[in-house]
Amino acid sequence: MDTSESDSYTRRGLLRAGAGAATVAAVTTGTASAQGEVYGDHFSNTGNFDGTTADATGQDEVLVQVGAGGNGANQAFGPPAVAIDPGTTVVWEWTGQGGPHNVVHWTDADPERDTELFNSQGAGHEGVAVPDAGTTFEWTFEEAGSFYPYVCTPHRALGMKGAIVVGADNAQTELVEYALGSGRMETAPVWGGAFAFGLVSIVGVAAYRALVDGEE
Ligand SMILES: [Cu+2]
Repeated sequence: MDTSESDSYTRRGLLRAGAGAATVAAVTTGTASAQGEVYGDHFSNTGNFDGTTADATGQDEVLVQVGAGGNGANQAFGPPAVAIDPGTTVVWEWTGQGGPHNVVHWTDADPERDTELFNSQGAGHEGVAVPDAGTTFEWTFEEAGSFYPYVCTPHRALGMKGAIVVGADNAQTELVEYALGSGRMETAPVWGGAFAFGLVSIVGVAAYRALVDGEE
């Protein structure tokens, strides 16, 4: 805050309540703006993107949910932004919620690639978005790059978007613990917003530590 703004708040004196409301509005605007500035504005309308990137480096196979909670009714990828190592296979698994979905590399938002690399509607998916729980699509990301943006084309306007960041150094946000693990969805929780995400993260870390401790 610059000096002139501080002075004006001081002069308002008894209008402190009004100044407080102005501060809240400024903070809210700042958060939305910060989310829009990373990953080339790809997540500008993605309600379940909280401005963090899940760190799933160190794993051969990483799960992303298709039809996770968010953007209305289960029209989200969970987690939306995931960092992996080169050579990792990302497995998208449909939850069965939110209608027909697909996974399409979105070159319009890709700063490095003009050619579509992955599309779940290719061979095996018969050219349509599908709703069925347990449907999977996978892609192995061999080359490090800034990020690979993708969308669900039927729900892109609602914010159903994701990004795979290859190489943790390329994350454009704070990295947070990846909570889903490398197992398939039978054992993974359904993503349901920031509170559930935080809870799952804590439980996931505890479970992981217990596992590691048990192996030593
Ligand atoms: Cu969708």
